[in-house]
Amino acid sequence: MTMDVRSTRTDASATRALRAGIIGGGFMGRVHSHAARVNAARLAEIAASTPDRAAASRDALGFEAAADTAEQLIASPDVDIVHICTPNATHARLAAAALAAGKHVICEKPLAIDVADAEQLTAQAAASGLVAAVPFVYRYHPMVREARARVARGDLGMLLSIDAGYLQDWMLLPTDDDWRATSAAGGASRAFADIGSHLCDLLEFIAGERIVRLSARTRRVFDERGGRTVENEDIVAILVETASGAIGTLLISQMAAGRRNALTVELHGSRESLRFDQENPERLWVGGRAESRILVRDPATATPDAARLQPVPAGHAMGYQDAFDNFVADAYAAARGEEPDGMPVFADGLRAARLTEAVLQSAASGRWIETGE
Ligand code: SOE
Repeated sequence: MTMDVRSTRTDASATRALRAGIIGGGFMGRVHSHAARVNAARLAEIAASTPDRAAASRDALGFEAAADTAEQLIASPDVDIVHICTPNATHARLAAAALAAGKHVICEKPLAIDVADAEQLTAQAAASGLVAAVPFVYRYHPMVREARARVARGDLGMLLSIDAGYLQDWMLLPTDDDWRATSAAGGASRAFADIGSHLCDLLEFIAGERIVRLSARTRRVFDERGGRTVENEDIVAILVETASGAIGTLLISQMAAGRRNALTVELHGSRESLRFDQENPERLWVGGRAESRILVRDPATATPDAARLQPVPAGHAMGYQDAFDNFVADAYAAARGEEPDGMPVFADGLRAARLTEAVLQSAASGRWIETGE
């Protein structure tokens, strides 16, 4: 019988500060470290691509120790929860090792670069009873929760159509390069696996229903970057249909000049529409036939699940790092046996892996691909 450690936890970790170990000292390692610190964790250990880089990150971010390797950090008796912030192709191996070592895990998306590994990790996490979370962090903007609550209580009426996108431009130039551009490190998909996964997670989260079939086209603009062959896509255009019959268009690009992190979800219902724009996260557009209005974040008037994510009053703008801090707060609460609403777990990472596979299959075949649960 597998004991669910969260429900039976009686050891000291249920009361003392969690000890966080972070693997990766880059942009996401810094974001995770900030979130761990503001959620009262001890920054116990950090590992990076080399011992010297780990030591530099230890000093720069205020960790108690630097580990020479990721494996050493995972084995450490001084770490309760492992944050994996390394290149995509390493996620599955590190997450499996951390779970096997009895550690809670927060693994950056994509959980794995293929469905088989994502399935194995999801099963291993379920059997372990440990926290196994994936930072689909945009769920944690308070106005996303406001939108989700309004859809759930029927404000939109019947969902009719979806207009959504995720546009960036950091890969616009032929000289722009990144480890994600090579399939060996990044996986067979780049733009969709990296940001399309966020977009589909967010629209399914807000809409409260699944994409059940899709038809995708991909485009790779440059076949070479940094002197290396590029095999994955820069741009994805997708037609989707949802379980209730709504239809929609999604555009995902990392070559949209002038767009930095333009994640938008617009839902059209038989009574109302909603639009969330991640670059303006304090607001939510509500469209109506008679009138339209802009809701501005305010914990005093928010629905309960939106209010709980607002440690500051209206007028004190919250942003990306605040959303990330909210996500880690939920993951740490789960490590103490709580069950926070809407926390993204490995099963959501598996969902993203399946959608990624469907996008690539559709682009290769020109066919619609079924994606329902
Ligand atoms: C790069 O596309 C990136 O950092 C993604 O990897 C993140 O998941 C996204 O939140 C912001 O852009």
